[in-house]
Amino acid sequence: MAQNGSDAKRPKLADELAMFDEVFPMLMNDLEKHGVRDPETSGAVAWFKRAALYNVPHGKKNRGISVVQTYRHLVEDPTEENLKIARVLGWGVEFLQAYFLVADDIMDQSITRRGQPCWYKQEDVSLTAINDSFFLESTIYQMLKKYIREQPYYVNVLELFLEVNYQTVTGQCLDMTTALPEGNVDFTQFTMERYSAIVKWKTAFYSFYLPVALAMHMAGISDDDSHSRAKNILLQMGHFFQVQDDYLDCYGKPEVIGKIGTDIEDNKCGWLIVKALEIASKEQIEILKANYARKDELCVQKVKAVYKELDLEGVYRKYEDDSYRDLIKLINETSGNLPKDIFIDFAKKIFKREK
Ligand code: DMA
Ligand code: MG
Ligand code: MG
Ligand code: MG
Repeated sequence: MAQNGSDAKRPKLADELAMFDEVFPMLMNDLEKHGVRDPETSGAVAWFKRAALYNVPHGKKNRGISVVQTYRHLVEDPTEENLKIARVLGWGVEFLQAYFLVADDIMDQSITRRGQPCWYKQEDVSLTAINDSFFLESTIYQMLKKYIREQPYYVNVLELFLEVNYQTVTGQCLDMTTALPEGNVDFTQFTMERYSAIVKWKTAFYSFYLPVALAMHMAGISDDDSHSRAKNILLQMGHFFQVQDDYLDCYGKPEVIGKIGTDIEDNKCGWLIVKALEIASKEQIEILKANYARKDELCVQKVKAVYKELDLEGVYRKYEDDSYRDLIKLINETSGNLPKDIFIDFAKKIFKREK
């Protein structure tokens, strides 16, 4: 089954990214055709184009690129035509991500994203951003229809996007409902178990399983055993990735991560607070209770001071090293017939990341 594309023929990441970026204007062009077909909608189409240009192409594109890189690991000598399809599917993941981020920033009341004001923060956008988020989602299905309708894997890919969409919406619901409104602190809900559930559903499926699973379907690998092996590894990677995201929310530099952290103010059940609650003294927990979930810089500083007393940065560093080791072990033991490099490449992209 799975063949291993040879290393020598594989482009460098920068070149892969450049080829990936080259596909985006074609997708914008497709969008414009809607305005030509139905001229009375041209105002909406122009608006959507602006929303897409603002929200889709400026991220790290790890997820999108991973579709292409996984495909190369699975297929020897891929045709240009199939590489183009892999890139379109990669952009599908990037549109999905943009759609969730536009909504997530409204829900989390964030200020910046990818180094610019969040889309809903643009003065003439505001809550129109909700509809723009739906637009970004609908674009995925337009792209699939246009580029892969004739392919044998069309239904698998369609169902996968729909399933992952449902999973992510579920995760966002767990995330939001575990975070009570401002000033209401109930730490009894903030367990590692609840945390694991939130991050599995809100992040791991769409960020890690989806890109790899898309490439697998394209390569004709659609059996349950291969998919459950891949999923098991990728969900563990996704958990680790969201722990990093939570760590960076507090300790990342906004000019590097492109966003300003809001987890403490937003009463989020994030990794840092869950860890803190595991190791803090009674007195420290009282300070956390009095200051968590308040949109007040002084309160945020008091929470961070307790984190510092607990050396959460050190706890995190150890966790990062341990989980990387565990992940490599899991890859080595459970990949089955799938090329291990699919997972190792993905893991290397995120380990020790600073943004
Ligand atoms: C984001 O979780 C999850 C989705 C589905 C967008 P988050 O709110 O921690 O992400 P960020 O830190 O990027 O706002
Ligand atoms: Mg957020
Ligand atoms: Mg969020
Ligand atoms: Mg975050």
